[in-house]
Amino acid sequence: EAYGQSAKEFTTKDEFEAEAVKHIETTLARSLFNCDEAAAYAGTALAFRDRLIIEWNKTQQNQTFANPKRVYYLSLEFLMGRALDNAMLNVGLKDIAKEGLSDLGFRMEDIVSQERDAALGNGGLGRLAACFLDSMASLNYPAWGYGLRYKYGIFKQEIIDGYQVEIPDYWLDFNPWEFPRHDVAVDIQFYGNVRKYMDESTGKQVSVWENGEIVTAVAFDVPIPGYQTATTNNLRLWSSKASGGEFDFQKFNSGDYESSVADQQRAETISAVLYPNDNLDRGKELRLKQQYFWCAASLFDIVRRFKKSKKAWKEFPSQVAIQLNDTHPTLAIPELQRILVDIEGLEWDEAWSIVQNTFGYTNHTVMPEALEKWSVPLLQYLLPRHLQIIYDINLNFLQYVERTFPKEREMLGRVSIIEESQPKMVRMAYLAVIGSHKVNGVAELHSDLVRTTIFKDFVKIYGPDKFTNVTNGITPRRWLHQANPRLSDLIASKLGGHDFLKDLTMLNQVEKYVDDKAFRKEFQEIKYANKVRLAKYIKDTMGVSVNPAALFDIQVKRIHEYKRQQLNIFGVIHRYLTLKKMSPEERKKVTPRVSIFGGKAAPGYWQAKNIIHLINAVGKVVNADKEIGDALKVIFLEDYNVSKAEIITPASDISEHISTAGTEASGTSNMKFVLNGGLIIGTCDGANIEITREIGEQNIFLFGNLAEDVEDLRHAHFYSEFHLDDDLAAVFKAIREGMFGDAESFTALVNSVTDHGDYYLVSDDFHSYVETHKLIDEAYQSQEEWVTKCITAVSRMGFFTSDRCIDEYAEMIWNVEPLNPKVNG
Ligand code: 26V
Repeated sequence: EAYGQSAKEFTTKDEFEAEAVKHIETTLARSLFNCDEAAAYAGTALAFRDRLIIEWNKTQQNQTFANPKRVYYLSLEFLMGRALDNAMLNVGLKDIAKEGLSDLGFRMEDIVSQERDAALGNGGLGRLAACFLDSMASLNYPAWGYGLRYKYGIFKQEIIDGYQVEIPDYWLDFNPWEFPRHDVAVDIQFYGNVRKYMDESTGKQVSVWENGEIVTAVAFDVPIPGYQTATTNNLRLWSSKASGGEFDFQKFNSGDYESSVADQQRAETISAVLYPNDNLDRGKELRLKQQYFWCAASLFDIVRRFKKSKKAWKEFPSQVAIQLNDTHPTLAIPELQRILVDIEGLEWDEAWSIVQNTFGYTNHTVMPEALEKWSVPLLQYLLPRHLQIIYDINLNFLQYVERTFPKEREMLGRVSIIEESQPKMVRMAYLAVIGSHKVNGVAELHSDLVRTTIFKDFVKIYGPDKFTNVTNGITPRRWLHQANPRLSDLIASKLGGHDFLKDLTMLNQVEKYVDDKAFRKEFQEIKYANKVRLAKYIKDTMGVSVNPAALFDIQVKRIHEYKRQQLNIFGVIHRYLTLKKMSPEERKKVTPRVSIFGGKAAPGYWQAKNIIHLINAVGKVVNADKEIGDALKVIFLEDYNVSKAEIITPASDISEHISTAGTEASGTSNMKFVLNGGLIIGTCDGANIEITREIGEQNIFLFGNLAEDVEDLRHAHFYSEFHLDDDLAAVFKAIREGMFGDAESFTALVNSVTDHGDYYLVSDDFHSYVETHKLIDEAYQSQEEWVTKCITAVSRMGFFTSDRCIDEYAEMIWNVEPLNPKVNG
């Protein structure tokens, strides 16, 4: 798969064209006469790919030579989206490429949209990893991402008769952004047994893990260009294949062809598909295999790189920082301990101190059903040596706790890595805490909850300094400049250029223009144009016309009960019932609305699928109601993903971030919407709280109960008399009476509120939710005040760049510094 030989560092339009055409004619073997958009995309992408690889090589050589401490970001998910637009922007040659493509008869937008999303993630956690890669490269940190090269990313969603249907996302047909490294292959062991013996010469007990099955991990490298810097970092994704090449030749030669093919397929299964669960742990063996496969390959790679430097082992934590994106890579902790003790022969305690000083762990949820646990029998079977190591880690830890808190024996059972259930379970979050030197949450409230709920005992054991907060952020390159170029350019016109994309705090200078007539007008026009673009997209994909002058109210995120799309759709039904009661004259006076939803439900999450079904059922009735017309439209956008977010985000007037207080660790789309000049309605949850502090409470619509009251409210649902809010009761009545068809299939949704304790407190928050939407309607009527709020909010969003996050991680957790790229050596 050599895509052409001599890479040229083009800098002019003509040089770019020559490179693109060369790729079209040679790599693709297509004639320019039948060059369609797909071919033009491929040629452009390959030309930029060559550029990136030149920078990548220089960066890696520079890093090898300087050998600074490096960061390794371990994440099972990297939700990258499209790469071409980002590559052109970061390299700084987008305008040149645009002219070149235009010479060839193409429009840039059409070419860029040929690319498939790299959708190797579920939602916020995976997209955060992608934003972090962008920031680490842009800030010149010597950093690598490590992940899995799934053949199938998150499924493609189709809505058929109002129901979600999942289609496999085979995305690798043509992927110019990866470089297979067939020479970088690591053999990974599973199953087998542990043999212990006494080494006569050292008098030490030695453990050997043997007789396992081997699967090979092959590296695929994805270049990560920084914005306006020569630094091009690496994302290394592992792909699984049968060891010993395509077939097991022994079996093959002995005539057992079928079983050798079966072995090959079994090996390839490991990296075949991304698990589509978000916030729900299901303990599947294949998922555990993925985790170990990826951790073991990554650690082997990291250790091999360290060993080349010939430094002493105690230097390891001064050379290597490994960040665990949630508990998914927690097996890296016993794996590093195994490498150091069993293979490199270090003493347990020395090895353990290296391990602890190397790892940092980021927690992304406090919801109990999302906290990973693996059964002891499964671990025993799949990773027998790791289970022993986990038991030894636990023993040492519990002895320490016992010595330190001799009067609190009941604490031991609570903090043990092993849950004494049937079967016994390994609590991965506890292992991650014990094996790391820092643990962080992703927004202030969330980090407080981490300290006071799930890891309370550990704060007592280790002291408060081990636990910290790094509030999430987003990359302004993709989420402002790429998604909303006109807004970015408007800001640049006032700030004297686009430097704010590298230092987002500069946005505060925008506030000076909040009363500037021309600025306000342009700001409004941009928002309107973005809404027109989304309206066109809705028309093209769904055939529904929406009025771009209406208030666009958007909730796009994974469908989950805790995120409360059901609260939103109940509110929409309430609005519909209210409109129906009005006279035509009254109706004309209300603020027209388009309620837009988008998001995927985990395939096995039945209640989330019911929510999607209800939204579509409501849309069908409301959108066809002639009496209602433009006063209300309800849209469910199919297959929400990163590239669609780039169209949707800039088009919102209001977006919804309405999780039950205390459940949404941070949220990151809240930041994207405000940065793009939309306001938000939200609960006091996750990063909404810090967004409020930054932009001012007059510029956000907060409602609902507080996290501190959630426990009591839940309790009250079971032990006090339940009175349903009249408005919500009317909504339920309409659903039950079949206003949206199919009453049967919505009973479970209604009953979860009325009969099953309303765990997500929909009824408790409904009234203030509806009241707050009334305030929004009113506020939108006076456009002048509305624009003031929007501009003020944008100008105060500087804090939420992922560059700030990365600097905080680097300083507080990793202790790494940027490495200046040697420009043109
Ligand atoms: C958990 C699990 C459990 C095991 C099976 C598969 C699976 C897949 C993903 C997850 C992740 C759950 C945690 C998560 O996604 N948290 C989100 O992280 C975002 C970035 O910090 C944050 O903005 C969201 O609020 C938070 O829900």
